[in-house]
Amino acid sequence: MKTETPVVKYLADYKAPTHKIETVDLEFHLDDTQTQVFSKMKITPVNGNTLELNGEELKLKSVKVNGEEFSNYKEENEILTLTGLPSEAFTLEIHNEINPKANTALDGLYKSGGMFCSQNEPEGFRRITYFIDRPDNLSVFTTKIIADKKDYPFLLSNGNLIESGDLEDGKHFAVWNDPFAKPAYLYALVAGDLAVIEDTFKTKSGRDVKLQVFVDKGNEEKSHHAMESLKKSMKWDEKRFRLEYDLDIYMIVAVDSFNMGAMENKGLNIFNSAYVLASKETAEDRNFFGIESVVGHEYFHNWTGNRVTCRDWFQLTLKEGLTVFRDQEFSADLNSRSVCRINDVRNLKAAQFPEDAGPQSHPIQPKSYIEMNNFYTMTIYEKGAEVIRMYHTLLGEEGFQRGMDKYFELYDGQAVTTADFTHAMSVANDNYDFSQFRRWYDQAGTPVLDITTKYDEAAKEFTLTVNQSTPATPGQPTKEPFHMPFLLGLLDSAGNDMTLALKNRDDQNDLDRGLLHIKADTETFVFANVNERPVASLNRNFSAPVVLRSDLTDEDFVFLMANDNDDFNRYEAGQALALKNIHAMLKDENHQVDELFIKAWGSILNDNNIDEEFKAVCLSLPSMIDVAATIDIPNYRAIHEAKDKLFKLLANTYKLELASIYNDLSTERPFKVDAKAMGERKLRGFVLACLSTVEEHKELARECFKYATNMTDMMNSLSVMVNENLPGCQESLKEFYDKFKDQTLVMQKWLSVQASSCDDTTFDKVQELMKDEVFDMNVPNLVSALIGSFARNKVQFNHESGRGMKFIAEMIRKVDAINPQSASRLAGAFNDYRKMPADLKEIAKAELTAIVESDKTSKNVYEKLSKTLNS
Ligand code: B3K
Ligand code: ZN
Repeated sequence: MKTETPVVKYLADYKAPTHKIETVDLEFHLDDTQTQVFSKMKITPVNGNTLELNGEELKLKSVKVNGEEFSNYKEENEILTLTGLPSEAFTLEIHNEINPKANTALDGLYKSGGMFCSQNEPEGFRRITYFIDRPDNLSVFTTKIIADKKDYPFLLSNGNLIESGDLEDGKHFAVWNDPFAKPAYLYALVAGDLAVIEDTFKTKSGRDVKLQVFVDKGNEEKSHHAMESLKKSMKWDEKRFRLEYDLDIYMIVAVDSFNMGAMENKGLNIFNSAYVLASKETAEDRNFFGIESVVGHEYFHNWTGNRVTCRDWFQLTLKEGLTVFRDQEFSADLNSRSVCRINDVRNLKAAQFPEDAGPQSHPIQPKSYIEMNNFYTMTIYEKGAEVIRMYHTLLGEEGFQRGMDKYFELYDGQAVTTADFTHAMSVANDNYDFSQFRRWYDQAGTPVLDITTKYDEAAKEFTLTVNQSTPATPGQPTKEPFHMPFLLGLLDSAGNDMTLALKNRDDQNDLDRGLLHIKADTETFVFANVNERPVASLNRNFSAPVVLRSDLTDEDFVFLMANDNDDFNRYEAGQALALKNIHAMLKDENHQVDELFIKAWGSILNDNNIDEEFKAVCLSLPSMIDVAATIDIPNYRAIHEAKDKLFKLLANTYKLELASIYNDLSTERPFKVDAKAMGERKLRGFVLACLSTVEEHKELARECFKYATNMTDMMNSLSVMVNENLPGCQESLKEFYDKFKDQTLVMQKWLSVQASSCDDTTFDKVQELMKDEVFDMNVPNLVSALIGSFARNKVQFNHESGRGMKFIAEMIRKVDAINPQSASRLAGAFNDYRKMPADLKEIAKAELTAIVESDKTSKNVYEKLSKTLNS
């Protein structure tokens, strides 16, 4: 039984720190198991003479105050309390020891392969040395690293290298100083025997910045895309946000064992190697895209996160929502804006909407947490970015950029709150009233808009009635209405946008851009001078992140698919129609798929004016999660089968057209990583998946695999073969393994594709794969690729026998003993608990209760699963 319930931290309890650490000089004597850390801090008291320092898993060796031994301290519950300290500025020296090799949690200083590296956000620094480890304590860091020269020729930390040299016994040292005061979560240290590629960037004010990407030896050729992405990011931020880089050097280091994508440490980003390394033979287009976007994201943090940081961790979305918005805009400016928006919304609906509808639901600014690492969520990041996007929609690009300038003018060098961000946006825009808008920060749950329309032919009036409601979420039974920007168009029968004029309202000023403000529970908008019944294009560009239910007819959706001037809504109309059909098929297995939908799908397929990537996304069916979202107790196997049936029907209906598109796209062309080339490969992969369900094309995937010259084609064909169990599947898997078994990033794809198959053989396959030498339970990427893919495999996780969820529960226990963050991610598989059928729910309940009650369970897993059980 769990003896102690973990402590809950509340936003309402925020108190400013009692002391400020002005500067800290660190000295590391690196050793696998006994690294010595010497820290000398200049401290200014702010309030009182008792100082509490955070410290976890540290061996304390000595404490000195103003150069004298000091013994007035006690260590309890991971806090070192020092009492009777001077009331004037003083120096505090601490010597402690850590064991990086034993640090399998990958939090603090640890070893990845032969390299030392660090991860300190949010609270990892306290696992390196005793410190005021909170984001509102900003200090200037100087670091001396001492290590063996042969094993660790590169010694890196934040800022500028100010000294280096050789020492006795084959050791050497380096001293780094970062002139920018920063919180400890942005501190980084790396030591290793690495390869490096270099470049330079000239900033708009003419300074030369040295750029370095460090990778394992032999991977240099795979790091050029990351370097190019970095230069593009620097240029884009100067152009679009007027923001220039501030140090003389920018370093990126790739490591294989990392808990997430990457980390924005000042001047020394540390990246999961999956977001650095890419070549056409080993990376898919989505990896190339992902690298560009994550390199951009971490670079953009230099201003939104590092120069202006968070007062406390409840403000996380201040830096993450804003930086995701910035990276989304970066991707949209460099690639296809429409496709980027569609993919961002697809991602939001597939992962954030379910989070907001389940046991982990929380506002973008949470009110409490047990383990902060559990709050790096889709809600804080992606919904947070949607909230920033709404400011942008309300104020327009110019107004938004004025707000950004004001934000930096007011808060550069400070640790601030989301309210400060809102303040900057407001004062830069004639004191824009965001008071109701602020509810987006406090209320959880996805709002639902129910919309009814009415056309009065005689009066030439079109009436739109919008009803908003937000479902209850844990701890928030009732909700107040949100202020949301709602973009709309009214289409005439020729498909043109009508001029909008509101009859009953005075808020017409945004109508020229089709913007309505929804504020009350029920809003009625009456449009005048509407000469024919219009088709309404609602919530264009997904301007409000909501679930939309309307009385639009199937004919309206077909019309919008073909004619809407908003690309997002052309896509969305297709999804709405497909969803209707899948729901009907689930209700009645003899349901005849609507001819209208089949025809509309075919028109998109045959439309030569649509670019390839947009075509591929428009033709894709809604995800299983989209379908499940509106069902109380979803049967995933039935959803899978219905989707499959619809997909086969469409593919068979258009097999001739599909084959001709496939042939056109199969002609030899040079490999490029641009939007056009990636779009063509995406459409070719989609068409291959369609054709592979047609009897006479069952051999096509194997053929495509055999002749593939890039990883995108290879994975497209391999996943089709695995999912459809097509001829050549086993040989292909074996050939793939033999070719790439020494490349862990590629093996992650191989593991993932097999663990994601809905087929009932997958369970045994996964057990077998866990014994393969390419798998390692200590590496989060591998855990996610194999066990995580199985946990996300809805059909197999929810297998009627309960074996899927029992296995995942066992894995949560095992992984938790190694790496609580990795385990906590797996625990997300049970978020559907409330929506499980009774027999599976019983099984889940027994498993989860045992984990929650165990003394061995980390607070990460405890927090997630106790919320799950209470839902
Ligand atoms: N800020 C880091 C995430 C840290 C996660 C800690 N569990 C990466 C990012 O969002 O850019
Ligand atoms: Zn971030």
